Amino acid sequence: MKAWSDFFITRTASLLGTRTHRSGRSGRRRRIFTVVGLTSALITVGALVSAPADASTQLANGSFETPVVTVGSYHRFSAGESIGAWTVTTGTVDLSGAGLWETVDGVQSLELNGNTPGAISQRISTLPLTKYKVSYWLAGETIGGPSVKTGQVLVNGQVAQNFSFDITGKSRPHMGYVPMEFTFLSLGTSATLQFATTTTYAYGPVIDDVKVDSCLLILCLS
Ligand SMILES: [Ca+2]
Repeated sequence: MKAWSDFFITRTASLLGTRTHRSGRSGRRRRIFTVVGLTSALITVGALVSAPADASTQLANGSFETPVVTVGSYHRFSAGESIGAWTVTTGTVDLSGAGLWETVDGVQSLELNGNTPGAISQRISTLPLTKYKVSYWLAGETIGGPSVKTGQVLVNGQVAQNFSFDITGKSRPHMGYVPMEFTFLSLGTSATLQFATTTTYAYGPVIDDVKVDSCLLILCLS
């Protein structure tokens, strides 16, 4: 009965167009080289298969599903408090519970205004001299003005993108999220990503499904 490893080596080598020989010294040498080659190939394939997951795990809790908030309600976080891997850096923000308003991913999203303008940040690992794409979905709290919610995304303290969202015609069940994205070049081994409202009062921009992907692994158009 053929051993599974022999079958695997023969079958995989066949798929790669490589012959294996089972008798004689040269045959054994060829087989060793084949195994080494296959190991390298499998490592390469494994790296390629796992690449998309790595690309999107630079940042944690981008969907704001942690911690779980009471259904139909919200939880207010103040400067210095954590929302999973995020830290509230200024003011207050509101994390919505399931059913409070429409979300893009999962059941929770984040309003950058609590009862005061707020901001959150998270430090992510990066490769030096590598471009990254930041993507997220943007809407606004619809039960109070101003109509146009504004804010900024900062990378290492520098404004990388200004954003605005008009809540006219929108409602909590129909938030009208729009996709947003920008790229930045990382110079070091980490970067600090910050989302900040520039809207006064208590009803501000809402964000969900924040992702950071390396442009070495995905197509970046900008
Ligand atoms: Ca979410």
